[in-house]
Amino acid sequence: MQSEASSTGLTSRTAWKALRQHSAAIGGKHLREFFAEDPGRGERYTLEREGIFLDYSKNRIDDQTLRLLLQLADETGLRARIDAMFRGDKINLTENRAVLHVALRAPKGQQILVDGEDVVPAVHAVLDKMEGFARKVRSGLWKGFTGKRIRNVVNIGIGGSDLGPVMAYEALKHYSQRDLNFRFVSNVDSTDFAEAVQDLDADETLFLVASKTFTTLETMTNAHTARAWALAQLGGDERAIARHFVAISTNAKEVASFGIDTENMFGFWDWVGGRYSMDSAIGLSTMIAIGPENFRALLAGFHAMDEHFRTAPFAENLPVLLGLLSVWYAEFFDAQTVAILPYEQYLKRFPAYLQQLTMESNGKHVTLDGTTVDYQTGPIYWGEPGTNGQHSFYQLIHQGTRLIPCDFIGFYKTLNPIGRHHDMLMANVFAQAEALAFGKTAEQVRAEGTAEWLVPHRVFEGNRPSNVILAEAISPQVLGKLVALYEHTVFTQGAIWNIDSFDQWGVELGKVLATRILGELESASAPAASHDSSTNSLIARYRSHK
Ligand code: G6Q
Repeated sequence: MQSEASSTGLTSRTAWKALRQHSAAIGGKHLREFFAEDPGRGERYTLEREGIFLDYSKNRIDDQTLRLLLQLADETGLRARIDAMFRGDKINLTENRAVLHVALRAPKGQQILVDGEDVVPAVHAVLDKMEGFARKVRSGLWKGFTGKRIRNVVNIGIGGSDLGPVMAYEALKHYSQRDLNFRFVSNVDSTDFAEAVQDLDADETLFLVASKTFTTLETMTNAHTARAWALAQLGGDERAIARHFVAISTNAKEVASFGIDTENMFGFWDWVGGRYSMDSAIGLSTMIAIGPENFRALLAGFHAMDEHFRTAPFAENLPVLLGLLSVWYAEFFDAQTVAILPYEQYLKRFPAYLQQLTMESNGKHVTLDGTTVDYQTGPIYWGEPGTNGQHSFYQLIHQGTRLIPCDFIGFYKTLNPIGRHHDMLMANVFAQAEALAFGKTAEQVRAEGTAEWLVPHRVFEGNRPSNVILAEAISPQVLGKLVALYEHTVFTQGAIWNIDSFDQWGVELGKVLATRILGELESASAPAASHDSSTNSLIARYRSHK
């Protein structure tokens, strides 16, 4: 895989060179022209699979673009890479690990081998254990140390051990058991913990310490603070820990040394990357919130999209199309970012979740064999739920100087039907995508009787590309499909760019650097000035003011 992809650099590939020429030819062509030439475009450039509908007609592409992008997918060996992932090959080269989040949602009976061992039975054993525990907490059978039932569940974790659980809890709140409170503590800033527990009683509170490694500074600091907080309220008896703390980790040794009974540990495996772990035991808070049946429906949604990605021809493959389109804009239109715009309040944390998924995965500047790339890799993903964004940053997308491809995500039905709200919400999706694509010409502005000096200010150039993604309504199944859609979009991008989408050395660096400076902030005597002059004086200043 590695040699095949690196023997010819991406920019020397036939399809890449053809795409460069082709982009020069059609790059300036307006979406108005594309639509005028092909009245059926709005129906033709759509795809519906697994209940997810994609309208990609408002992209600056034609049939030749698609043909070349699909050729690029073939030339870069995307098919072989997909097969390698699903087979359990160690495609995370720099960490020598398999990448098998798809095994987390494989149905019982499917076989996926890692080092010759079928991992699917172990996945289901953990799911069953989670289910037993979740049922006890939800029913009140699981009691705190003083015999009270649990009312509050606090997930302590960061990065991949936080963003997925928070996003899923918010996305599926409608399905949650409302007499349980859920809180999420991630930041090492003590305010995060203090505010999360300020109105809670320890004897009704269960902490889920979610950390793959069980060594992450923020999580372990928060977990120890939580331990002290709980013990102070529960009379200092260490036996209380077993009733109020459970662990989600791959590191049984560290879990035991924290004082958590490993009976109350929910495991996963090194072939699950943090940002791909919300459907593993890391999703325990989700399962407690929405119940085991809904959690299994979430997994079924993931699996349906996995199967679609694995088997559908690329021309009819949702993640492949989305991935190829983002490669097209990143390289040939110099697009720096992608805006994720969910028109669904329950998805308010979805853009934040995708930030990690996309940018930690594809924020890489060397190929798998260590060669510095001579093309653009992962764009910046960002966004806010609609319609709020319209009253803030959409201005720049409409009339600024940068090209920002947008993904609009909407639903046919709302879970909270009240009056005309939902029609109004969806009218905004369609109106924004239309306005971005077609804009408003000077003639149209003049025809409205606008004074000549105002005309340039009121012209919308248009030609801003977007995708519109639609589904029935937000549900566990649909959320699983949406997350998997983006996971595999990221995979597609990474395969084209020939990078390791599954390591995160940039995160590891930060984990090491702060530890050294912490000692210097806390030492009784002034530390030696061992950094650059800026860092030295910032440390000195903090020491003298703290
Ligand atoms: C995700 C990253 C990172 C990780 C956190 C938490 O892919 O690896 O965000 O999830 O650093 O790590 P632990 O779960 O080990 O505490």
